Amino acid sequence: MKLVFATHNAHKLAEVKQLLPKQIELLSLTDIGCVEDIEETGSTLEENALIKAKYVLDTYGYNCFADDSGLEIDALNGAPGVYSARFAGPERNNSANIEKVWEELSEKKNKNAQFRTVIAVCIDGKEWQCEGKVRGYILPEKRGEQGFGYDPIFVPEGYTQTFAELGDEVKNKISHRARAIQEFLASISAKGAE
Ligand code: ITT
Repeated sequence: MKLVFATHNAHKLAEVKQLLPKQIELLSLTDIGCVEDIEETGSTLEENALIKAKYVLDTYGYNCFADDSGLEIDALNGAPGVYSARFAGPERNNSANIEKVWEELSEKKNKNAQFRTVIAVCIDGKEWQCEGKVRGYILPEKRGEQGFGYDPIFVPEGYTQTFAELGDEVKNKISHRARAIQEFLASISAKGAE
């Protein structure tokens, strides 16, 4: 089965490639000639994932799935959440986003957080969504060089190292995205879309 993964994020694409079985031929947005930014105008992860998947289906006609993910911090009532990429401003600056998390958490005792991924799927005229979460906590310093986004400051539950230290092998077993992809793979046959 040919499936487009609607992301411009190369790290996400690489993570997801490692998680999918060989019988799924994964196409990137570049592979289908989609170079434009897909505007994420929703106010929830669910809405944005669907916007991206529907855009690819409606504009290019491919079966497709898209994820929208975010860091949800307990003491900040779930922020930055759907605004994770632009937390410190529209320029999507990763270091500035992390600085802003530290600043907003500086007076808070509770450093617990979760990453959450929502996947929207559009296959053969059917539409559905899957979800994955990983709980953990925010570190007051960056550690590790791997991964992307908030990985250097997020320590997943049951570990002492950040996602950026643990690397893809561990991240791909326990991450929000890995869990959402597992649910997605199980759902493909359940929906009769194979
Ligand atoms: P696309 O919309 O093109 O897929 P994006 O980078 O905008 O790429 P998201 O909207 O899903 O991706 O994610 C928003 C931000 O959340 C992202 O820029 C990161 O800062 C953060 N994020 C998402 N998944 C993450 C992960 O696995 N590890 C660390 N940070 C992550």
